[in-house]
Amino acid sequence: MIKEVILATGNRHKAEEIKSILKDLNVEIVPMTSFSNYPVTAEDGATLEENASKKAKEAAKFFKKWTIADDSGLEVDYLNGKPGVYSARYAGENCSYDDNNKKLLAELKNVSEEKRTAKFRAVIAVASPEGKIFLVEGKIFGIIKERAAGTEGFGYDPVFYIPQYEKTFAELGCEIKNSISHRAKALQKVKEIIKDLSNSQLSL
Ligand code: ITT
Repeated sequence: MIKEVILATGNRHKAEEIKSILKDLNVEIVPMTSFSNYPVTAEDGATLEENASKKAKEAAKFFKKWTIADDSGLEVDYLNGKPGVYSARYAGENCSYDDNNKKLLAELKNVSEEKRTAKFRAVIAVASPEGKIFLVEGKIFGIIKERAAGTEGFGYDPVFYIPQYEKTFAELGCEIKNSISHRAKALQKVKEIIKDLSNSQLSL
């Protein structure tokens, strides 16, 4: 049985979402930030897959426990997939979410609505204590609004508009976001992996 899984993220918003989405899994989700010491992985990969694998593997080896890590980003079609893997630091090192949203809206100034299509993509890596990796992905399509709207969520949520709901992620709130998001879709697959591992000989 897998009784606990380390959550390798330094982003408290992500950690909250992941814990909430995985709450029905019969496994304790332990944020690595609850320990006084944890590895800080250099996110120097060229893809979300590389970074997610690296974060999960380093923490799994450090704690000698099953670990999950999320690397995610916003891919805007008009910007040829940018900010993508650089979503966290689009406006520069140590920039705020607000700085990123302002830069994005400036890059899309005067771009018509039909050209403002985008997707959020989350890649989640599940790593064994020995460093074996399982990778899953989730996506959600939307449109970049001309102005930020809403106060919930984090990151690009105020500018990411879901036509089906006629609201941005930041207006929708966490309950709906966590039922339809890129992260929710990837984590449904994580649940299956963890259940299968728990039932198999691979598990601890
Ligand atoms: P960790 O690496 O420690 O997990 P991080 O914030 O550095 O935290 P990433 O490198 O995966 O995480 O960067 C993801 C960025 O993409 C994040 O900082 C946001 O700017 C954006 N992002 C990802 N998922 C998002 C979501 O659900 N809503 C809004 N923005 C999101």
